[in-house]
Amino acid sequence: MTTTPMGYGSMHRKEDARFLRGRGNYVDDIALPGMLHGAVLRSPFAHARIVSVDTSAAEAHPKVRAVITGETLAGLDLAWMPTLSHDVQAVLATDKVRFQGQEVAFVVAEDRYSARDALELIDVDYEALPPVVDARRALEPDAPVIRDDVEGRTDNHIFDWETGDKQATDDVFARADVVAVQDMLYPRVHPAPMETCGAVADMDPVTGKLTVYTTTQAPHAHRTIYALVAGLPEHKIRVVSPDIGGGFGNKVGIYPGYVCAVVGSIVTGKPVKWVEDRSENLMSTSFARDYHMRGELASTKDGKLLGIRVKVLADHGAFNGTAQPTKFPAGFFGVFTGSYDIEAAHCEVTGVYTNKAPGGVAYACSFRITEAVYLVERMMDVLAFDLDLDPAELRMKNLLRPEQFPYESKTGWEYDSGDYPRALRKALELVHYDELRAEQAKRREAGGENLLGIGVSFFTEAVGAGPRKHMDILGLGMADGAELRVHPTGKAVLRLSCQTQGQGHETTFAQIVAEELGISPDDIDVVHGDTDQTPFGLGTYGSRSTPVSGAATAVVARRVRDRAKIVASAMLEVSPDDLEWEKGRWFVKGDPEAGKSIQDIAMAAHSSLELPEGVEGHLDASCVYNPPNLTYPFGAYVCVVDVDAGTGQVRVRDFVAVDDCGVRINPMIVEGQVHGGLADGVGMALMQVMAFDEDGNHLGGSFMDYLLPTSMECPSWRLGETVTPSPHHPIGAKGVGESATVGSPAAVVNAVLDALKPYGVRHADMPLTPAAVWSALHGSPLRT
Ligand code: PCD
Repeated sequence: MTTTPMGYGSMHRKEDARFLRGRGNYVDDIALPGMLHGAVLRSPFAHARIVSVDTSAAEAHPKVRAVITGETLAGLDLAWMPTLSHDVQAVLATDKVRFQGQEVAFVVAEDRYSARDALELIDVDYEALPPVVDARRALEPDAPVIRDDVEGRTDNHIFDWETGDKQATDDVFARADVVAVQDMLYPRVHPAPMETCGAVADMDPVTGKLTVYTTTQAPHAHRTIYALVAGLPEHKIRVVSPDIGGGFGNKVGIYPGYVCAVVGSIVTGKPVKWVEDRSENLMSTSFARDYHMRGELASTKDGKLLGIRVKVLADHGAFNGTAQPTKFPAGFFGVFTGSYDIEAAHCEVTGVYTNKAPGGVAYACSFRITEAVYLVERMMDVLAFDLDLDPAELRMKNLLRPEQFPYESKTGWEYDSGDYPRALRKALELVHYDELRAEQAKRREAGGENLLGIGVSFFTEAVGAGPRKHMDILGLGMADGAELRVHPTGKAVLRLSCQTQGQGHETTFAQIVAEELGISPDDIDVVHGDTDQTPFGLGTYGSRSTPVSGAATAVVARRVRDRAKIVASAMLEVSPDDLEWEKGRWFVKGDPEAGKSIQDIAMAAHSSLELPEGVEGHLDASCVYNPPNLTYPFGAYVCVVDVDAGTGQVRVRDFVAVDDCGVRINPMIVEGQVHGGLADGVGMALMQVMAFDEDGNHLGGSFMDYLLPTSMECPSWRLGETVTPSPHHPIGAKGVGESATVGSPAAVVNAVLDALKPYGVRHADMPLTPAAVWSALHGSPLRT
């Protein structure tokens, strides 16, 4: 890794140079002349009517410049804003508060301490209402109606959605030898990025130009939404997303704080900074999951799968703010048939409002695919339990076979490529599966409280949203732009619409250009995160950057190469057809000595060299890439745990992850991505839940209660890989950023339940804390 590869290969991140020296530039590092500071007043109630808001004492605070309430915003027609799911969300509450931590007022002051102090001077008179905390309760006919802001609404029901073939599924269930049924909850969790959300809004009263520096994973989409919501001309809005300290889906949507900062700047004529604290982030920004699921698998008695049937109750919180393409109210949950060859499938999803924070963001998850993978992988283990089959064997028997690709799933998704059995075999070999089973048998025989569990999971993801004909977000199609400029000396600048949050785009996207053109990645700057500097595109989430912007980058580099060919033909005085490409140069076929490097060609393209009729000169090119399909990365994971039956304590002893994301641009970065996701999985499986009490009080508002996994809870990950290129992606790459978060929770949970199998425990919900494991052990009627 000492030399920079001229293309793909492991290299250190170019961005490390600034991060390691503490020279990153995050939103909170931005300080503009005359900048003021905002703070949000939040509701202590989960559900209450607002009787009155008295801001007079706060306004009298000597350092306060403005106090903005729902009423102020209503006057500007900004009290409500659209959500990513075609609902509306209160920016500042006017009528009621609908979750604890909801935004009620915004104070702008000369410093952030005064802004916070002044919050305490605002007097809000609330009339408490009974909250709805439980998703099932939300559907009861006498449940309090949360969204009475919508005229004529009499219940908390949001949507019903179904996919698959109900009749065909019922038919296979009717003739199945075995039907395994299990209820399970994927608990409400939170992306909890290291950096919380924030914005600095700067409205220039002279030019009328609004600049918003903000923590966004989708700068262009945010600009368009600001234009549509605030009625500001789009070319007068600049959204800058500087360095981002982790996104994980948390920074996809627009939060009330951003809008308040913008309004604060318009009202005061000064730049306004708002940065939330950790509790605000955990309590009010986009949560993830909260899916109550019932899974059913139909199979023959020897374990050949026939069908899968699923019912989901989806808790969307107080406003339907789920991030997903318009046509998919349950995101990509439709991929719940997983990696298996199945005859029929059907699922129904019902969405409800509750008095909890809105969002439903795809935390390291391509639009609800994590829930889908967890469901089917847990169900496979439940079926293995019922049939007393080995869970790895059961999977091997039912995995899609390589010759079935491209494979159309029973719910209409076209899996692009895969060799699943190879990946599973590799994982089993790496972990020494047979030896582990032998060790387990011995331990079980010996008795004692130190239990060994081995958990397998196999996942297929659908990432790279998405083909314009199938998907949009708020009417915006999901194609991405890329622009490549090559300077006369052969150094280049690549401009992208996606936005890195730590994934290393400044390195990997330079590597794509390097691979295509033979220019060193060190000579290629990647510009992103500034709408004034980059082409339009929908941003970074759902592991879409490599599948969409990565493809755009390869295409644009190839366009540059084609232009270079014409220039080279003029330089060498041969026909372009007589030229051949090798990395970094065009040369004359049959005469490799007669060639021109891309750097020479770049200079010539800007020189007085005479070019053929109609050739403009320069090498710059641009492209908009509309992906023909999603990419379908997959993987086989095996987790090994020791469970102390006396205390319920789980220790992850080993974890093997075999990932296939097609061609790897930077294997070291891919491994880092997988490591992070595996840690996420341990967190969700063993530690995390956003809990609420019956009054709707949030019980996880700090990292003392909402636990993040550390190196203490994680083993030393062992990774393997297979490479099955995506046939439709220009460089054969698939996304990988979320794979491990999607695939790992089921492996950990399956491992813990495998350890508990002799006690007759068939299922227990995440998080499998010591208390949860202990009560699963002791609650089981089959305990021996
Ligand atoms: N790659 C390579 N190769 C391949 C693939 C990939 O190399 N084959 C690499 C790339 O280039 C980049 C990375 O890797 O760099 C990643 O990628 P992707 O998969 O494409 O993805 P993106 O789009 O870029 O990103 C996104 C993701 C997500 S989605 C999430 S969650 C997370 C992940 O990413 N986040 C984060 N990871 C991460 N990391 C970090 N550091 N940080 C962060 O924040 Mo969502 O939807 O949002 O929920």
